[in-house]
Amino acid sequence: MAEKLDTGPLIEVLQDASRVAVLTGAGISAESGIPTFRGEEGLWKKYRPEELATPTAFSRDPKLVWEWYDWRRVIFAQKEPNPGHKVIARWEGTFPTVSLITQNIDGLHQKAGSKNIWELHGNIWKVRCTEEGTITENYDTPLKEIPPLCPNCGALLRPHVVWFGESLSPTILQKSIQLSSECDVMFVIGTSAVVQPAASLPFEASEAGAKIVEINPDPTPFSLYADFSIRGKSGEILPLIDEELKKTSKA
Ligand code: BJW
Repeated sequence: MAEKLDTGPLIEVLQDASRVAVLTGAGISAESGIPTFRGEEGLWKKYRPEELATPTAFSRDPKLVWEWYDWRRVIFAQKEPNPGHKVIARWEGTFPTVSLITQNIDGLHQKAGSKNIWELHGNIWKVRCTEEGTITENYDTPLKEIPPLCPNCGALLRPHVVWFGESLSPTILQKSIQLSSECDVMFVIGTSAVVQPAASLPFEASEAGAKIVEINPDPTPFSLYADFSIRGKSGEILPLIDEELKKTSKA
């Protein structure tokens, strides 16, 4: 599929683009070996979100929830950015503005070199005190104690991620809405586009006049509305687009 892609019309759009927004989901990290949530191989086939990714689950059994996050942290720590992450990072030097809005918590965009990142669902390498609300980085794999406790006050620490039923950071959400409504082009990459409010950002962009480019091996509820719906793996499609861009004035 990837090698037959006709990127001509998309490249024309990208040549004129000044503000590019990129919305990513778990699919961008799939080729790095990190499981997605939905689909045949997805985490939610083996684990129940309500037992692991809700505040109620954490109150009921913080040890169980932390064991799951510890397991994922150990996996994530061994993974490296793939060509998809790298192209997005490189584009910060290609387009005047590239804003990366990610639902991912794995930190691979940062590892690839992206700087202008808005993490909608938090970051697995940060922990938050359930009493004081203080957020600190923690890269221990495995964790030294489960559940981990706040070194300052002894209260439970929790993963600094957004669970179902929790509000996203208002600052990050507002900024993401603004970036979506002000961009010329939005790439929507590797997301099933079903989890709100992230799933509404491409609609914000589209309604404000941006061209939307979806990259995903499978169709999503957003595919019908995308200006370019490219079926394929982002680790293959993004380098192809980048190669075509390099042949134009956008180096
Ligand atoms: C590839 C690929 C390759 C594979 N290349 N692509 C009813 C209606 C509407 C909304 C709600 C509702 N009931 C409840 C809600 C709200 C809820 C929600 O949206 N639920 C829906 C599921 C219905 N949202 C929330 O609760 C949010 N908070 C909120 O809205 O607050 C206000 C409120 C509360 C309560 C009620 C109403 C309002 C918070 C959402 C937090 C999501 N948290 C998680 C876990 C984060 C921490 C962790 O990782 O442990 O975030 S859930 C999980 O889903 C994770 C992801 O970021 C998120 C999105 O998943 P994503 O990234 O799209 O991954 P997948 O697996 O779904 O898709 C992968 C895609 O990649 C697929 O399409 C593949 O085809 C593709 N792919 N290989 C490119 N190589």
